[in-house]
Amino acid sequence: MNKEIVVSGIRSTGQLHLGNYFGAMRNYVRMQEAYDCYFFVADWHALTTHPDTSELQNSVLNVLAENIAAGLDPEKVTLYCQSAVPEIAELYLLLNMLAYKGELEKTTTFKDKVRANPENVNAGLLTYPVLMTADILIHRALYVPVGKDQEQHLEMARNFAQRFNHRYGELFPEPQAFNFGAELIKVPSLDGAGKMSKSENQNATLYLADDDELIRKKVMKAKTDSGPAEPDSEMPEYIRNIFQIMSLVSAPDVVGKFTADFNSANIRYGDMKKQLAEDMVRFISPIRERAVELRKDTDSLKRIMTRGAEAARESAGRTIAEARRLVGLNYLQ
Ligand code: AQP
Repeated sequence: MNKEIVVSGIRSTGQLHLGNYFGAMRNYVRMQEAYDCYFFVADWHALTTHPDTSELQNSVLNVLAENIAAGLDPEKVTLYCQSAVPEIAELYLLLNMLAYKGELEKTTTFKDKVRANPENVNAGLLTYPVLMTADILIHRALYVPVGKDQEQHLEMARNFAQRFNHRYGELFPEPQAFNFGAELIKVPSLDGAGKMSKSENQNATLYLADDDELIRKKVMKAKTDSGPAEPDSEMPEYIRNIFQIMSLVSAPDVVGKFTADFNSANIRYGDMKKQLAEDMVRFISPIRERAVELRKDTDSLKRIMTRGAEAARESAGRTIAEARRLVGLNYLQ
């Protein structure tokens, strides 16, 4: 029986962090046996916000090394770089005719990025959800393991797929965001403001490349207060965030103990952060060490991407041939 198809990508815009891991990479690893997986480094997407390309190649190789270090097996999944599959760009062009300026301007991530960087509101940024749709539909994928920030983009991808099918003929499934049936994840930053991110909140984001001392320092600086004044107080959001992060890396009985301490108005945040820092070091350091080793062998990483691009182009070539035929662009056949 054919396996169901899965696609997901990570932008090469810096070092990967805990949010990328729990929002996306952990599911890549969990899905690699049972699904037909295409995972890519989104270097074209990186250009929408990072026009300086001096670090791009290094960043692409880091993303690849850190994904393999986190447990992805290049023998089981197709790993490639987005720009090595030009069929994606052709599908993006076709889909752009089905995407309207008004809906693109209303996208939350677009509005956030415009606010953050008003002097670089380029057309690539506006059409980001269209390129993301092309990334997914080029392999006719059904599932897309992503974090919560991508939910709206997936809804748009389903709309664009439907519009194509309706106008030109049935070709694309409607892709779903995937987290094994659970809510999509958003890993908050340690300062209580926004999410962990490659390019923003860097002092409050835990990176998979952070050394043990830096991890401890960042965790100990996480925003807390003097604790609840009375039992069963409501938990402020920045404290809830620390509990959420703790639940990702600490044992359930540890989280349970500190939850009970909070509920009895008897919590010592210093102790909680020390425990979290040690559990975090235990979680991140093996991934970091494996990634450092893998990153030394640039040739192997490039070979993995070359092989991946060949397999991705085979699948993409089949889809784009069908898309051309349905749109009516196959004059010479
Ligand atoms: N904080 C997060 N919590 C859960 N999931 C997250 N993801 C990102 N941040 C979190 C998920 O990681 C995957 C790859 O993200 P991306 O590279 O496409 O870029 P992004 O969403 O824009 O993430 P960053 O890390 O914040 O990058 P920059 O700073 O460059 O914008 C996606 O599945 C995403 O949901």
